[in-house]
Amino acid sequence: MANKVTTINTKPFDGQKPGTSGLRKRVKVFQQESIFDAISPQGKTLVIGGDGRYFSEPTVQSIIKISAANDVKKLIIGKDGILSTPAASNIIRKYKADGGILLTASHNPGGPDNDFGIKYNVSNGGPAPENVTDSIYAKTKTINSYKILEGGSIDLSKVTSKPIQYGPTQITIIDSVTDYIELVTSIFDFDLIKSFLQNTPSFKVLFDGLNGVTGPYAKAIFLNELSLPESSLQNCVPLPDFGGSHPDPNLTYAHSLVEAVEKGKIPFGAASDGDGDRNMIYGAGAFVTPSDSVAIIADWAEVIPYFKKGGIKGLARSMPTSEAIDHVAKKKGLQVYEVPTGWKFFGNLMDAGRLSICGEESFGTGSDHIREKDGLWAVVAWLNIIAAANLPSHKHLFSSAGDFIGINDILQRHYKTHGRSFFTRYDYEELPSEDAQKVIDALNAHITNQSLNNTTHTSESTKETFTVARISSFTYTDPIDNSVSKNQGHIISFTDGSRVVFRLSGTGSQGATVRVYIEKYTKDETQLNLSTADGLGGLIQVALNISYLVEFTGRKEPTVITNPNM
Ligand code: VG1
Ligand code: CO
Repeated sequence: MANKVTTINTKPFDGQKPGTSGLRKRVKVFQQESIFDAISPQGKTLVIGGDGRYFSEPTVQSIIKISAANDVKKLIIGKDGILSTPAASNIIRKYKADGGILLTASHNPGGPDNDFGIKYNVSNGGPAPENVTDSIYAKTKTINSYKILEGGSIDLSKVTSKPIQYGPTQITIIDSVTDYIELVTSIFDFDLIKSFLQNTPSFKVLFDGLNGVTGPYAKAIFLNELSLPESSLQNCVPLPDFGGSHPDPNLTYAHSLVEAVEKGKIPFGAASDGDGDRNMIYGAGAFVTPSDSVAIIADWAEVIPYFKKGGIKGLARSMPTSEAIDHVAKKKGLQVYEVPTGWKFFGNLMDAGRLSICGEESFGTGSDHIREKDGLWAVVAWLNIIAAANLPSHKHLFSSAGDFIGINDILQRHYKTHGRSFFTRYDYEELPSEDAQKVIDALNAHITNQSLNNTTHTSESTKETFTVARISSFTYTDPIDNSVSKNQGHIISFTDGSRVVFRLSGTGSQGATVRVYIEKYTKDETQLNLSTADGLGGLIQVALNISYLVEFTGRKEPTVITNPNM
């Protein structure tokens, strides 16, 4: 069908450095050819998919042409170019592909004037490590031509019964959902969840796909496997512009879920992001911070068949994620690893058999069943845990008098057993880079001079005082390959164990985003039920005072707060 190779002249592109997870840019400034120069694609098998956002189809067609010109052996493409990030990770592993190209900018908005993105994953199914993204970046600075094999477009809308030959490349179009459903149903106790749901009609479930990629996956799980009514789903049709909204599952952007849950007093709500790797668990009056979510999943892991059978090899969190999971690890005698922000850092630990369950405060939760965080996995994990908590064998652990043990009962019991880590994150998005840099420079100066140590700071409103124990910049040495990642965030630790972390985002597409992570732990029973605002108010004030963030940026308020009122 295709045979003529043409060389297209191009020029090096500026600003194509991949960030925390892939490269994200406004659609108008996107180019992707340099990946092929960096990965020696000859004879390889690549998985292609994405969240279906605007610009995906032409990009898949162009990847087909470039692959064929570069003697790629095989392309496995999701129908209509659709694969959620976790589904793609599974397919890379299951079909032993050499890697995958995912067309997504994750939770960033889509459409002609918004973001497009590319994630390149390697053969373990996980995001490319820094040495690979560095070499792709180096190519973007020197590229002056690329090759395409000129053939027609491939019809992506039909699953192939036998591979299509396109020059030297075999193309298979697969159903986007089947393999993932097979995986998820092998991990969790679907019979238990189903019988709990059927016997507890007042336990209503609402999943919001935010018009991202998870719609078809959610239909398969909630309607087909769990026999829930269609009213259990909303915004489950993937749209190229996500319906004009921000497909980001947090209390600010997932307001469609929050409103429906509160209005209908729905005990269990959940949402996932554009490419399906993030999740939010939110029931009427009950919000689970991602840091608590991963700790609770780890604590309850034995009720999940996958872990009951395989055991828990170890736990991990990204550095800014709260230490809630550390308390679980301690009780269970498990190792807990602290890695930099970005899922790529968990992969080596999983491949080495040291890590089973991990999470990030940014609504990312997952396990070693794949090498990406997995939104629907976390949602089903919570349903599995709740179903188990309602069995007579566990129900006696709770004092709740309601119809069923729900999200809040599980949270309360967790806090009582392990203590509570109050946690929030303030994001200051799209700042001029110079202003963001001023904040970082000032923190660096504190590190150089060690001028903050032993200084005491009082919050004007709560009168609480906090004494700085130390300030440091987080450096990670990978225990498996000894690679070193520097400058992964500034940590101010206080003598009472509280922490404040400052970090520049690596996923924005405009200007710079400063993230401030604030954490305070308590075992005091009278404090466990405070709202986050009350539990953390004093420390937040102190963090802003020490960093002069408001003065440097002119921003009195953050653009997003992770859990403002809960
Ligand atoms: C953010 C999150 C990080 C996450 C990354 C990719 O990165 O903080 O925890 O791994 O997004 O998630 P940053 O550098 O902007 O803080 V996704 O769902 O956008 O691939
Ligand atoms: Co995502």
